[in-house]
Amino acid sequence: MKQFEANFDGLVGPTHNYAGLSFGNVASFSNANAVSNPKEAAKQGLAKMKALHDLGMVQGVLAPQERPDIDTLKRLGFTGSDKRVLEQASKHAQEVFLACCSASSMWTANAATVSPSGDTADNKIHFTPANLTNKFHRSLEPQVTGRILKAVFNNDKHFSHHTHLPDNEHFGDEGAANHTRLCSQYGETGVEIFVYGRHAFDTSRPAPKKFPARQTLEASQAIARLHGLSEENTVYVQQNPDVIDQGVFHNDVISVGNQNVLFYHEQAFHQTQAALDEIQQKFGQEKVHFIQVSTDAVPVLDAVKTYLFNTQIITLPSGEMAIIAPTNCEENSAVSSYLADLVTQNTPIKQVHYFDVKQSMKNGGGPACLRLRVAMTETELAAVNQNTIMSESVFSRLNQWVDTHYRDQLSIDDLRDPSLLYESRSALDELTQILAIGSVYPFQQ
Ligand code: SUG
Repeated sequence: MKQFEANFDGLVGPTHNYAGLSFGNVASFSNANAVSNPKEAAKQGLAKMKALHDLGMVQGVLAPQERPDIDTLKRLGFTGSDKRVLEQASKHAQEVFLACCSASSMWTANAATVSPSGDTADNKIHFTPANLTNKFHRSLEPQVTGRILKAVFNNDKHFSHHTHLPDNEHFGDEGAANHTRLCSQYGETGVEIFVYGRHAFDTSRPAPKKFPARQTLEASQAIARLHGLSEENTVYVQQNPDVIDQGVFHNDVISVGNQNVLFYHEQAFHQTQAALDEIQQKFGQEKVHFIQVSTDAVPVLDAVKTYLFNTQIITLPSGEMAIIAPTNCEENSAVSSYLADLVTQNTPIKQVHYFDVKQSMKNGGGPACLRLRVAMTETELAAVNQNTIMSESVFSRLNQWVDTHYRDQLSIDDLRDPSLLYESRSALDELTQILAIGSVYPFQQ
């Protein structure tokens, strides 16, 4: 039986913008109010998806959310027509308004945590949408995310969907960005590694001082329980609080794993050796390739600037691994020479492919943020909504759709324009038909 890892990338929405909403995420903060290009952003994302498809990978597409989020603005007391809600909110509560306009659902690494069937007690693939409680703009995502995931993985025999964790900072959960999985074969039992930023209930434990730790240990443990993971195959590792304070707001900004490879910065974890020992012990006989990058080779600030670890490590059909990196890595001489050297070393990683995803990078989202990984078998893939799987025709259909509906320039002031809301709704309405995901948006209900 064929088994592989599929990547489901988030399609960039028609109101992609830079609002500086993510305290602790350096790129988001420093690009606040920059003019965005939604059309280019969506096309950069589609080009990456198509390139992975062309490399022989299984590639899926997840729909973005509707923004501005009129429903939330109404819930917060703005009344009247949609036009009036936009006017009043942007005039009287600019910060709240901008949060309700965020592009952030495009980073599907934060959409959910996924455990493949090889790891779960009932042998189904389990999905729990992330509650994203740490940032108001992101906390608006989990309900619609849940509907989209159910429409894509729409088969009770193979897929199990949970409700997001309680919406409270004690259970702050950022999804797959703080979760990685090592395994020999994708369809077999692997080791699920949950990386958390702080302990919610025991505040005497180490925690960052400057920037927030978005993920708690208690949230990670709850996900492992919900997904029916066994203790022998689960490892909890604390992220180094000092790197969170240097702008590493998710673990996938400082470490990434694939099959028998864990690629990480020397400063990524708190109590690194104990974590690596436990991972190796639970992985079994076969040796894990622990690829550690030293601070001398790449300082943490360069890792944050270039997103060296927000790369995707993928296994190609040939069995060789490739790194999918943002062009920002290529443009930094220390990082590009590190990568050029890495592929000559004795590790499974043999190729580097660079992609321009700068429209996403400006908000702190690299190649790995843009994708949700789902390890699966051929039978499970056959149970997925096939309209969401990348192909020549899906690629050209989605490019046409972007050309028809997306603007190539968007400033923060444009977000209060009611015609943008209507444009965006008609685009999303058509998208739900292209992907055959039904009425997932509040405006369709
Ligand atoms: O949650 N940026 C996102 C970036 C998420 C990156 N994801 C991973 N590392 N997996 C965030 O900080 C910025 C939105 C703005 O400022 O307009 C934002 O939400």
